[in-house]
This record gives sequence, C-alpha cells and structure tokens, in this order.
Amino acid sequence: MPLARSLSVTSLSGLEEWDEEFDREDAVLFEIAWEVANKVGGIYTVIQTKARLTCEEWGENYFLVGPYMESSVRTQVELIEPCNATLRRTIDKMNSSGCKVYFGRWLIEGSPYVILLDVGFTAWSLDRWKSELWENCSIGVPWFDREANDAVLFGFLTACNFSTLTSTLFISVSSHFHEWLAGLGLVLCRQRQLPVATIFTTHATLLGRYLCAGNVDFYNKLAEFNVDKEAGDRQIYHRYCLERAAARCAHVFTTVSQITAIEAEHLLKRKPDIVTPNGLNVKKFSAMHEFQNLHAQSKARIQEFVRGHFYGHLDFNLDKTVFLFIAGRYEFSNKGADIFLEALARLNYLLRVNHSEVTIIAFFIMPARTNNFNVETLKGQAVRKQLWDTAQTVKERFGKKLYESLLVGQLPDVSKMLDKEDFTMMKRAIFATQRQCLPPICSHNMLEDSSDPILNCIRRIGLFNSAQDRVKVIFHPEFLSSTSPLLPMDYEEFVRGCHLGVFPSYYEPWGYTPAECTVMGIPSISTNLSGFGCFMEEHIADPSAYGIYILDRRYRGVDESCNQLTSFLFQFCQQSRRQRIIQRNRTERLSDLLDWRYLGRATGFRYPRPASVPPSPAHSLHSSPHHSEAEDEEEPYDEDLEAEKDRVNIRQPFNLPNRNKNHTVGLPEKN
Ligand code: G6P
Ligand code: 1S3
Repeated sequence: MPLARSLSVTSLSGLEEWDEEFDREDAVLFEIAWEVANKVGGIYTVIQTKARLTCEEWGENYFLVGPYMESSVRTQVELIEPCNATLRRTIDKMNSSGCKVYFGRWLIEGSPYVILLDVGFTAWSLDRWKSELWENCSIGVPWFDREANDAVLFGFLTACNFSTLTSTLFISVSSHFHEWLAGLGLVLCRQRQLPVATIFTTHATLLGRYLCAGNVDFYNKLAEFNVDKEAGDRQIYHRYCLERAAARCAHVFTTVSQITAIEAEHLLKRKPDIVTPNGLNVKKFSAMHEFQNLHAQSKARIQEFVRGHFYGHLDFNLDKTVFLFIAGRYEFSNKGADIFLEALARLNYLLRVNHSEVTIIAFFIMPARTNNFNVETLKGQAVRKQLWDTAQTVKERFGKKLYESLLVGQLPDVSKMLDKEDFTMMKRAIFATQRQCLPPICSHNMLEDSSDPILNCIRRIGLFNSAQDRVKVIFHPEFLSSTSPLLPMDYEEFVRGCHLGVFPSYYEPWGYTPAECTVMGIPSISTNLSGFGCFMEEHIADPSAYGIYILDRRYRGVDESCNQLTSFLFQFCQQSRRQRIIQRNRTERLSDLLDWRYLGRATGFRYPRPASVPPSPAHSLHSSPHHSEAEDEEEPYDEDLEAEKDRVNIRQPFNLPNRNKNHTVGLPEKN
C-alpha cells in the first residue's frame, strides 16, 4: 500500500501530487486519540476542528477512535448501530470477548463516526497485557501510574480493533495516532505486522515538557541531554519508552511545529518526516463589522462582572479599561505566567509614573484545585445585582410620577420626583457597597493557596488590586462556563470581549490560544519559542502590524524578554479606541492562514505589511500608530475601504487553486 494512502490532505501538506491519484473510496482512515470526545487539552481542539473537513474528504470512510468516558458521551455522542457490516462484526466480536466497544456519531461539525473503547471495563486484562508488553517490547509499566495503565489498556484495545478489522477488511487501512497516550496501539500494530499504514503525531514531548518546567536551559542544551537518565530521574521512563517506541515505529512521524521537530529529533531520536501545523475551523462573517459588534457585546458582559468584582473600589473609568488575559493548562513557567506577572508589575509602575488614565485588568484563566468560588467574589456580584435592582425600582417609581404628571398636562417638578423613600433606598444600596478588604485577586478558594505559584508571585510583586494600582489582577482558577454564577460566559465569548491575549510561553509546541484569538480578531502576544509564533513570523512580514506580537524568548534572557513584554503591553495600552478597532480588523484578516482548508498551501507566502494606514499616524511606529482620541471623532475611518486596500495588497496568498468550489471563505482573489 503506498504510504500516501494513510494521509489526509487536511493534516498533511506537501503531498498533494500523491493525493491527486489517490481514490479514497478504496481506503478507510482511522484517527486515534485519548481526546476524542474527551476534552483534556489542545489535541481535542485539533481533532474537533479538523473533523468537518476530514469528513468532507473521507465521507463514510473516516472513523475516530477514543476512550469511552460516560459523562462526555452523555453530552457529546449519539450512540448508534455500527454503520456497516464489517464494523458491526468487528465490534460484536470484541464485545463477545470481554471488551466493551461503543459506536456513535460525535455531535460536532461534520458529525464524524466514533468508536469508543471502554478501558475501565477491560481493566481485568491489565496485568496480562502489561506482561505481554514487557515480553514483546521490554517496556515495564509500574502499577501506580494510572495514566500509563490507561494507555496500556487503550493501546491493546486499539490493536485488537485493528486485528479484528483487518482480518476481514480488504481495503487500505490508514491510522493516525496522536500523542503517547494513544501511541501503544501503533506499536502493537507494527509488532503484530497488521496491514495498517501508521502515522504518529506528537503534540509535545513528555521529556520536553518536564525539562522545561524545571530550571533547565532547554533549547541550548537540547543536543546534550542524556534522555534515558533524564526520563528516569523524573520517573517517567516507561511513558517515555511508549512515546519513543510510537515515534520510531510509525511509517510517518509528524509534529505540529518546526521547533518541536527539532526537540523530537533530539529527545525521541527521530526527525519528523513532516511538520503539520494546527488549524482551526474558521467561520467567516458575511459583514466585516460583525465580529467587532460581538467584541462590544462580550466586553459589556465582562465590564458588568468587573463592576461587581470591584464594588466599592470602582474608582477607574471602565471605558478606559483594557482587558488582558492568559489562559490554558496551569503550567506556571511553561505557559509564561511567570513573566506575564513580572511584566504586569513593571507596566503598573510605568502607567503610574506616566499618570496614565488607562486601567488594565489582567485575567488568569488556569484551572487549579479549588473548593468552589469564594464568598467575597460571589458577594460582589450580589451587591452589583442589588444596585441594579435598586436603580430599576427607583426608575419605575420616577417613571410613574412622570407619567401621572404628563396625564394631567403638567411638566413635572423635577425636584419632587424623588421622595424620601427613594433616597433611603438608594442610600441603603450605597452603604452596602462598603467593604473592608481590597477586591479579591482569586475568585475561588484555593486548596493549595500558600504554595500556589501565581498567588505567591502576586504576593511577591505586590499587585493587590489597590486603588493606586493601574494594573488589577483576577485569577479565575477554573475553565469558563456559560452556566457559572460568577462570570457566565463561555471561553469564546470571553476571548471576544477582551482586548489582548497574552501567551508568553517558554514551552509551547503549537499554542492554540493565540490562534483562536487571531480568528476572532483579537490581537495576541506569543513567543518565538511557540509553534504558532514561529509560524506567524514565517508568514507575515510585519506581524505586530496585524496585532500578532511575538516576544523574543529565544535570544534574550528572562529579564530582557520581560522588558520587551512590558513594552508591548505599554504600547498596546496607549492605542486609542480607533487604533484598536483597525488593529482588530487586521488581525481578523489573517484567519485564512489558520484555516484547516488552506493550511500547508501557504508555502513560501508572506503577508506583506498592511497597505492601509490608520488615518492619523502621529508618532513613529507603523505597527502601533499613535494619534489622539480627539482624532477618533474628526476623521471617519472607512473600514471596508481600508480592508480592500489590504486585500489588493495581499493578492493570492496561497500557491494552490481553491479545491472546493463551494466554500465561502473570502480568499483574496487572483489578479
Ligand atoms: C467594536 C464596536 C464599536 C466599539 C468598539 C470598542 O469595534 O463595533 O462600537 O466602540 O468595539 O473597542 P474597544 O477596543 O474600546 O473595546
Ligand atoms: C499540546 O497541548 P499543550 O497545551 O499541553 O498540544 C496542542 C495541540 O497540538 C498544542 O497547541 C500545545 O502547544 C501543546 O501543549
């Protein structure tokens, strides 16, 4: 079977010439990952956003294989009968031999078929499979590592699925395995010599993640690590062996960025055959300004939360408040939360000495162990609600008096419109806003409060939300949800409402967070150590002009990077509203670059500097032009005209013709 048969053009680029000859009706594609219908981190996003396009390309011949997680299945998967006789036979056979396999449709765009393997149900086979793994591959998995035990069960179940399937199926089977947790299935397919073409994608290396989290000069020492010893020292040797075996056994080995390719070459001892950057399922709005309206709506909801959170201390102008955020897996230094905090402290100083009117609110959305929201934070929202209710009651009473006065043909005596009762009610409401403490930093009760790295750093730098601080901090140690009693917004809505995403990661193989910001038209800061940052640097001539700030963490020391981050933030806060609007438009224009549909076709292409210039550039920087707020009123800014200038300037960014004639994504036209 030609290797190209295992490849989906959506996930692998540069192989189109093979792809053209390839008839997908003769082949089936399986994609295997622990995060299929099971949200843990970024791999879920990869699979979920790619599904629609892969389904379009592979139709009924595409299947996702993941673990059966009851709670996720209940909300995300429609269980159905297997869609064809071969699969039904395979699943029946596995179920009658003591496994539990489910078949269904994952209720996401594209509705892909899913095969879900219940690892808990086959836990009785664990010891037998572990000894088989030891005998055949010399990998010993200790009893106490639950995740690795799950990887063993999942791996053997996947291999069992392929053994059964390929014994009766006579068309090409391709399988794409993601990350070490799913990698054992691949190793077993090869070891059992099953007729399955295999791809392994690593989204991060285990050792890389661990080494970076420690105090190691990772990128300069890459070639020098004694990998076995380092893995052993960190008690992840068995996991490392599973990962390395999968990378080594795969017919095709891939990773998500060039920087991780270098890391994999050194740590997994195999150079990836191809780099497959991560994309998104980009939805374009028919009107340009629609995403700007969404920003305004979501920002209003964040402002409402802030009114409650800072009750009694709302001595800053919300109209001149800029919302920044960092979000993701809680890896304090890997995700750059450490230097973000340090830069915020420096920014606070700069804004204070410059008597800036701008206030910054920096949100940290990183899940940690908590036992629910804290009372003070909930009280803030209750007080805000009470103020709102009081205002509504007084308004109604006022309105009634006004109405009655008009009914008798008189203009009201405004001084008598509010009576004593109204004033008492309002005074009571105002008194309720008194508080003895500063607005809380953390929205939840932390279980490990005294050792929490974010809280400890805040204690050290002294950013306590005091009145003098121009930079305020809110740490929300839980992922956002639209059903939260505190901040009832889902992540996407929240991102849309913020002004800037800040992701100064030290270890970030790709980095979906800034990519998601980009397609929503929200500027972001990433680094030249992240896959996303390097990808954007490669494809955009002047990234910061498009709201893509790339921090240098590769060639500068921590202190210097921190200063650079501070200057990005300071520069950003000095922009006027109109400059932010222009910048958001430019950011959003980059969406196509990150669309699964076009990923990999932009080889050699670079977005030029935007042709449009904001109407009144004052100071020097082209990427972040300055002009006064007054100019916002004076000079009209024609968004569509400016966008058109850029579009003409950009001209056919991708070097391949549009394959799918029906899609509506606004690719710049060929001249
Ligand atoms: C969008 C809306 C405008 C609003 C602006 C606020 O562009 O369409 O009506 O004024 O957002 O921008 P800002 O950067 O101040 O949140
Ligand atoms: C990994 O998830 P993470 O946040 O642990 O995989 C993601 C998807 O490829 C990637 O975006 C991220 O950088 C990696 O780190």
